[in-house]
Amino acid sequence: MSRPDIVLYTANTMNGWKPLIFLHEAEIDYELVNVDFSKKEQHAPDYVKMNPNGKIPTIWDRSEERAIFESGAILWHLAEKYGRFLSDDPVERSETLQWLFFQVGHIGPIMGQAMFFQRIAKPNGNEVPYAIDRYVTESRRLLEVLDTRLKGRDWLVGSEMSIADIATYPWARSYFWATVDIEGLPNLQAWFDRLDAMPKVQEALQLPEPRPSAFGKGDIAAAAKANAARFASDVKKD
Ligand SMILES: N[C@@H](CCC(=O)N[C@@H](CS)C(=O)NCC(=O)O)C(=O)O
Repeated sequence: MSRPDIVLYTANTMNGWKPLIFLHEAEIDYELVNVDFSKKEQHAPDYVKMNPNGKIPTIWDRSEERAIFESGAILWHLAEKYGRFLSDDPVERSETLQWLFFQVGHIGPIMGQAMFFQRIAKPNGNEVPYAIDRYVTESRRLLEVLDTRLKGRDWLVGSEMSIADIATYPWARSYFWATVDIEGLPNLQAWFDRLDAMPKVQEALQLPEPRPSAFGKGDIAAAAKANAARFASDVKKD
């Protein structure tokens, strides 16, 4: 039996879910490797050969015998390889890449810092109110940009889901974990409802292990405690 082309190294995080959503929605066979942060597997020498930044996700494409890192580049690679979720029309294609880059350049880093300062730094003894305020406020502004873009549209670009939606959804949908208020953003909420109702997207969000707390469900206090402990060594205390 032939082995799948794609080996996906990932974890249950906002960046980690992106390739999972693509692969499940496109029904592509792949091999899943759960990268265990508590064992710092993302910094293991063999892993860093594939992903010099020591982060997840990474894919190894057996058909080309090469690794691809950075979630946006991974989605782009998968889109080209499988001819899914990226239009051939030059304008639509360009717009999809613009919204993909908007996610990787703005939404991910800013919401990621909102999460870091509240969910990791603060419970580990380094509370920085100015940073929390700045990143939460900026996250809300970015979600307003999405809400405006989604007015009168089902998807960020064109008439079908694209890699821009796939990249943006796990981050924006984790607004609870970043403590960003989404009141008064009806177009964003409608887009969430659309993606929340897609069984394969939801199947992907359960992998490699379910993490309901990211979406405001389950035992939040226990999840917050475990998450803070998982990344305690990343917090500088002076
Ligand atoms: N720009 C990177 C960011 C990747 C990233 O920050 N991954 C996080 C999880 S969402 C990670 O690996 N964290 C573990 C660590 O920092 O050691 C991408 O989009 O792939």
